[in-house]
Amino acid sequence: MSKRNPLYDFKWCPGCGDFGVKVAIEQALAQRTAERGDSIEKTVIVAGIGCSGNLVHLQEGPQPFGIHGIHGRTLPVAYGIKSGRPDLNVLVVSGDGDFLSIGAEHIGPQARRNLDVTVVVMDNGIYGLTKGQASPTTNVDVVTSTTRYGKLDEKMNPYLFFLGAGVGYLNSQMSSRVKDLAAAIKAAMDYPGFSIVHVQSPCTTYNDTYALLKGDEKQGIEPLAFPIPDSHDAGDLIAAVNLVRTNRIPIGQIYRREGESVPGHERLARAKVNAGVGQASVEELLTGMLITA
Ligand SMILES: Cc1ncc(C[n+]2csc(CCOP(=O)(O)OP(=O)(O)O)c2C)c(N)n1
Ligand code: SF4
Ligand SMILES: [Mg+2]
Repeated sequence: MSKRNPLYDFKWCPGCGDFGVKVAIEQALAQRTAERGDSIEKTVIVAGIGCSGNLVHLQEGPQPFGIHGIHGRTLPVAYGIKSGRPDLNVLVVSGDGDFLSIGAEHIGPQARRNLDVTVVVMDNGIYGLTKGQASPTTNVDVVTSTTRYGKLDEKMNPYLFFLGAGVGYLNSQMSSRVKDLAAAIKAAMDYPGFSIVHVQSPCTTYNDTYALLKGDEKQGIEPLAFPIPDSHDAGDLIAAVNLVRTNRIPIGQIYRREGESVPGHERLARAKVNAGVGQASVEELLTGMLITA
């Protein structure tokens, strides 16, 4: 429960990875606003429905605006905000169910549009809020309330999915490495276009993957996560694809496409105005308010 919002009685379970993500976002926002001389009210956090989405109510310190909207629809809400107010800094927080299951259809269109927002995906490989159903990133064979004999279908590879959809900036992090995570979120917000920070953020109640991710010598478990080597060229899409195409979890900056400072939809609107399409202004085209005779 946040001191600023005492009526909203929600608590994460002890050890939930989302605590680390919350602190990292607070640090990244503090650094970004200080650097730009912006006020915190120029930031809007758009949250989906899930334990992860509750982050919007739990932010401590200077408060950004927040929208706790509809399950799976963070990107349409972010697109609406950014179209009406391109000057705002829009940060989406989403769960693996919210973003990669019901919300997956929105990723391709916004990546192609190069919508200038940052998405922080809190991937715990489970539907946490609704008490432990399998999600697209639940490992195969895992027993959940919807997979009583173990999950039968293959785990989705979100990194390959994002790269295939044309996402321009992709970083992979762990919720327990708060300093690195804050730096990754800040770098993603500074990127001029659609950026994703995909965070392994374990659910200690329904799918505790800490040992799998970090390894456990006593149990003979090799760590799934590994640091991306310095030799990796994040500007090379093929190198990025090769890095993520196994089922291990690379940690660090996977991909960064350079050279795009203007989101695609804004570029199109400006081009139309320059070409004299109707009598529209850029703002009319961006907000879809153009009325053609
Ligand atoms: C349209 C709609 N469908 C389903 C739900 C029920 N629901 C709420 S949260 C959730 C899944 C949450 O999982 P995830 O996005 O991974 O978030 P987590 O709780 O794990 O952080 C579901 C299915 C809903 N609220 N709205
Ligand atoms: S159910 Fe899982 S994801 Fe939700 S608060 Fe508890 S540990 Fe975190
Ligand atoms: Mg989840």
